[in-house]
Amino acid sequence: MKTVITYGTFDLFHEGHLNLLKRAKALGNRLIVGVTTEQFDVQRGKMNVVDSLMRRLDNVRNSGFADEIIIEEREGQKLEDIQKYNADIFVVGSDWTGKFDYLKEFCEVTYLPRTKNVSSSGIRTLRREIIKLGVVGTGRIAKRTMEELHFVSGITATAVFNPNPKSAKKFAEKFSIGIESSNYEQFLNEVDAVYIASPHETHYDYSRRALIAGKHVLCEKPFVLKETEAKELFEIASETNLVIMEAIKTAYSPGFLNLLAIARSGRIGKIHDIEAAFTKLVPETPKAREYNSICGGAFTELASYSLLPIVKLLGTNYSELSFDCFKNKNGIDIYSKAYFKYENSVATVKTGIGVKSEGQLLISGTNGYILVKSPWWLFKGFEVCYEDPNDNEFFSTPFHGFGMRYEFADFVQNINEASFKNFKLTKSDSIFMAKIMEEFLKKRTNSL
Ligand code: C2G
Repeated sequence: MKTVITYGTFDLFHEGHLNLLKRAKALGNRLIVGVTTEQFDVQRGKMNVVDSLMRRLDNVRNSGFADEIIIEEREGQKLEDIQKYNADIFVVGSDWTGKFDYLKEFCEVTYLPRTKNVSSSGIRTLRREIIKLGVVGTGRIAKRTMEELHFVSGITATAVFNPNPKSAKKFAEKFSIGIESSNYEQFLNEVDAVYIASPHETHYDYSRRALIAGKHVLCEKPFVLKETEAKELFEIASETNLVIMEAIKTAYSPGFLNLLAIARSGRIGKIHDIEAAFTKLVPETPKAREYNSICGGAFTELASYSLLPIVKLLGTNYSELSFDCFKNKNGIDIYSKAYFKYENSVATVKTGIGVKSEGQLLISGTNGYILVKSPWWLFKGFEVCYEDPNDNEFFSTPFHGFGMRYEFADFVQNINEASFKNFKLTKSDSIFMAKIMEEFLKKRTNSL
């Protein structure tokens, strides 16, 4: 008797799930399927689960492959279950390759090839289409996003685009993506939505062509580098009833939203100063993207994060804006600061790719201040501090994985629910950021 065990959320039950259960069952005589509870999914950072646990259990039962169904409700349960049920083989899809090798001490571990390009056709139980996502770009951020995507229910990467066919092919193989393309129009025909993680200077063109082809767009920061381009893209999207969002992962993270609520609640009194820094030393090599184009440099690379608390808490009506920056021999800034003056407050942005500083966020008010320690943008927690340090309060907040899952969860909800209010990073926020980028690049070229 060979017992096989596998686990999953099995949300929006689709052919990928069916194939996995079918192949798992074929590896033994008895298949046990663990279905995750809502709470466990929240805890492990699985976003956007639509179906209730009951519906997901029914869908697994209706598949006919499970001999026994259990629920998975906590970290570490897999190991207990393998021993409790005397399982011989643990099975999971290849998107988890390596993540469960620790179980090899207790049973065989098999990673089965993930089903490519799942669609809802043929699965009558499906309540919602699985969004087919096209990934534009195959660099570090795109790779990290692929790790994050299977934590977001309702969307799956079915195509990857890179002008260099070899890069597209390599990425598709690594992440079991069905379609690789170096022809953008053909790529767009294969997907419902695109995630643009290509070099800054390509964002406007790729976003525009995607919108015109009727595809939703999630574009990495900096979205675009001209105010007029940002306005135009949002205009096209609203005319064609499409979603367009800028991907600044911090904006969608639970911790940042928690901080905004507390800062706005008056807890630290009236806010008079916001200082946000983000530096990341990048060696100046011929391949380094950060130095290598007219859009490169510290400010375009990193200021989007630091502009976030400023635009969210102080708004877009600054009265003065000035910059300081240090440039390398090619005129690319290695260290830049922006100074904002508002009616009742000031704000500073500090960015560096050739200079290192403390990457913290400090919001100063008449009653106290909020300090988010470095790396503040990965929002794992923050402290509200007062005159009497005994009154200080620390808030720890979840920030799972690389953090892209939060923006993708909002992207999926925006696409599926027209009524969904995207308040976390709005059209005016992104247009403001594009405007500041444009101001900076003008100043950097002229005199800075
Ligand atoms: N799967 C697949 N092909 C797809 C989608 C999913 O083979 N296109 C597999 C997954 O690899 C997993 C199973 O189907 O083995 C269930 O997928 P999910 O419901 O997304 O579950 P997941 O979040 O991957 O959780 O503790 C839970 C497990 O770690 C798996």
